[in-house]
Amino acid sequence: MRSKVAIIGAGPAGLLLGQLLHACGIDNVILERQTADYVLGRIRAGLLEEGTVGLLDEVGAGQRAHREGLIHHGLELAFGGARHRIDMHAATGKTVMIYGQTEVTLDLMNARQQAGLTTIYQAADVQPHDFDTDHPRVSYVKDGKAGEITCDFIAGCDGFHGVSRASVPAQAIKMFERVYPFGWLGILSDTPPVSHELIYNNHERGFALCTMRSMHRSRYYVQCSLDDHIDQWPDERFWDELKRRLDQKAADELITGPSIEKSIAPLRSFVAEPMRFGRMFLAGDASHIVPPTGAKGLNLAASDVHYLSQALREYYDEKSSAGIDNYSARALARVWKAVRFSWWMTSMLHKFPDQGEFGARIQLAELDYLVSSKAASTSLSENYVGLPL
Ligand code: FAS
Ligand code: PHB
Repeated sequence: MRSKVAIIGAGPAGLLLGQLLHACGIDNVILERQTADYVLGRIRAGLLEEGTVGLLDEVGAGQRAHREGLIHHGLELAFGGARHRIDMHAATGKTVMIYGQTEVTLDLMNARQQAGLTTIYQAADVQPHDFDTDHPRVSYVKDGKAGEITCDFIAGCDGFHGVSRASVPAQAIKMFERVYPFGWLGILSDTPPVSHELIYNNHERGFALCTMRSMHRSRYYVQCSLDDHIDQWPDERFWDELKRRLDQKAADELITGPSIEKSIAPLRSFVAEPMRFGRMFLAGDASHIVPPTGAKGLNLAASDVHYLSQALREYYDEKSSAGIDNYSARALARVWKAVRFSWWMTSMLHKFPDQGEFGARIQLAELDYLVSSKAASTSLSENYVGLPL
């Protein structure tokens, strides 16, 4: 099989890239190792920046998000027993949208199917080859039969544990990493959210986040130990711990119910540089990971593929390599700012085992400064709603 671009991975990065390239008339094939249902079954991000929604609109996949997504103008920070609202819209003129990654992925899968584009699911042993030559190719096995895609370019959109980054020679790539000494235990429940906006809680027992997927489906997270196992967290224990970390009003108003999903995710900051290796590009989690505290992971995947699709359009339409030559530097400039912001939010809101009383006081001072300074809250707001693409 021949295609201009072979995309590895049918998560948000791969699917959005596929549609952006299609919109420019650049044919592409996606190779995904799982089934579509498996991809849709992963409960992950929930918050979209305006830029990400704009990209969904650009590829004609934003209609349902506009119908069902919740527009938020602000968020609350809770510490010392009180909640403080940050009016992000007043500070930036922008809003964020609550719309689950599962829904984004489904909308992009439907758009791809309507466009008649090829996605090879359950592709095993996917392997990029010869991306340091002008004739890259990707081999795979489907239903026990060997297959190959010859292409002009390979897009590695295969997430943190994918094959693309792993295929780059060690001397050609530099990795930066910080692993956090805790995880996030997340629960999904068909209960009304405790508040109409998100509440980020700094508490002496640990971080907690109140978010949602709709006004009838809530998503909550509590910081947990990396040694914890999901079996140690029956629903009752989760709700009790969440209540202990919330301010009194939220604890009193919290509506609990049976979990429909419960999982523990480790937290890390990770960046691989560069994001281009000859005719293979990395995008999304294949290249970088952020702790979800800043709600940046999915949104960074979107900005990466926005830049990559522009670069490839320039290559084919204007016969210019300027865009692909600059892709890595352009994407990393935005990635590192989001990595910094996610690290900063995580450092301010979580209980670190070695922080001591001094560290706890510094966190509270930073939070107190944030909610009492226009400049500080504006800085948080412009990063949270998303820096310009
Ligand atoms: P993805 O990992 O989503 O997709 C990669 C795809 O490539 C997958 O479908 C995978 O099956 C496929 N693949 C992997 N190896 C392959 C191979 N060898 N061959 C073919 N296909 C292969 N972000 C937030 O903003 N907020 C959150 O709350 C949040 N929560 C998260 C919770 C968890 C448990 C995880 C893991 C991530 C979370 N994230 C969150 C980040 C997440 O949303 C990612 O940023 C987002 O999925 C990035 O999308 P992709 O880059 O497409 O990577
Ligand atoms: C979510 O809704 O899953 C979510 C929202 C904001 C975050 C992290 C997760 O910072």
